[in-house]
Amino acid sequence: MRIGITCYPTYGGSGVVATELGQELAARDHDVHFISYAPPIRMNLNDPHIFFHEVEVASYPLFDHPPYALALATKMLEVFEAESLDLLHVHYAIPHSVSALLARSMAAPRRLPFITTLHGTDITLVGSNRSYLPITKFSIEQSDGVTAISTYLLDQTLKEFDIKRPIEVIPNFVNCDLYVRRPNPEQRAKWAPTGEPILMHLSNFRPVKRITDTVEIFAQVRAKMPAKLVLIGDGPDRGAAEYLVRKKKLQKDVHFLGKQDQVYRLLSDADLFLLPSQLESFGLAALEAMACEVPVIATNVGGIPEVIEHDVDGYLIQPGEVATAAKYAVDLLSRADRGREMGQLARINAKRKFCANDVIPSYERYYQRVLSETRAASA
Ligand code: GMT
Repeated sequence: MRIGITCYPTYGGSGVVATELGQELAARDHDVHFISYAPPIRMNLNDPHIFFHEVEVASYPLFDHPPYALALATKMLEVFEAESLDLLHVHYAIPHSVSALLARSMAAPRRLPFITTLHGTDITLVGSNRSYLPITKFSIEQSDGVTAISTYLLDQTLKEFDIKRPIEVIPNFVNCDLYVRRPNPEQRAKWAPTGEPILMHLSNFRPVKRITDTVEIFAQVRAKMPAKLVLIGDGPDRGAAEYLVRKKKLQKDVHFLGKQDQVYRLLSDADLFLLPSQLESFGLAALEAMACEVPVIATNVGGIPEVIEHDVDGYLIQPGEVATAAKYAVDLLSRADRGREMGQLARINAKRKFCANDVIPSYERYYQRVLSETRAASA
């Protein structure tokens, strides 16, 4: 198949899922054309089946906000014509599904079906804002296919947007051959020179991640035992996290790594992963950690309980319950055997439910289904 994929190229779960999906499809001999304003993070441009088409957003003094959605629609049509795309797959509804809808209308009577994958904040935060709700609902209803990354997000979409059309749940996934436990003693020694246990967090440091809770949990752990915290990522709340680290005099124990691409090289050196978010429709970073045999303490919100089983491969707390999280962390880190056992179960469960080798064929089947339905509808 020849597939056009649009996503945000920035540091965020939807872009990561879209990029990894594109790479998995390319490895299965599909031609994948990324259409966005910059190459997505984690994209491998050396793959002969992967192509990148840049959306150039022309500006003009009249525009305070250049109309990206229109430039994107135009580029989608151009790529469809030049590359004979079979379909478009857009990740994150706003504004990508609206652009795809425009591109499909412009392409008519030629067929350019498009599939929208909902990721979370496009429904729960941004999409439910009155400024965007009607157009997001419309573009979801008009999509030729719609998928959601968790059952929680499916239910939320049907409820918040009063949508009657079917939506397929295809969960997020991880490449289980790449995300494996491969400890790197040198790296570990750099972070924890005297063998202290390592706690880790990875996100885009947006307010929804409650990054200061991660620091607070760590501070309470550190008050009970030697430990180190490794923070991967960057975003609006990094300053607040750095301030809290200084305030608690933890500078020697906390490492800020900034944005990193090959996170599978880092996760294996963690003993515990923290994800105390206010909301997560899935929690991809938790899954990546689990695949590397790292147990997770996360919040019992959104789609997280579909990924982590409390007291089996991790612990679930309520948002803001930092003392409870710290207690679980100290229990787990003081008994290395318990941590290893939970970590191994985490990998088994991640592999059983969310391996790319099982999830990617679900996308391929879904593409085929949408193609034959649209073909039949226009016959
Ligand atoms: O979490 C973010 O701020 C990024 C956001 C995105 O769309 O880029 O993540 C959402 O999509 C991820 C991939 O499907 C999910 O793993 C995250 O749980 C989801 N974030 C939220 O629901 C807050």
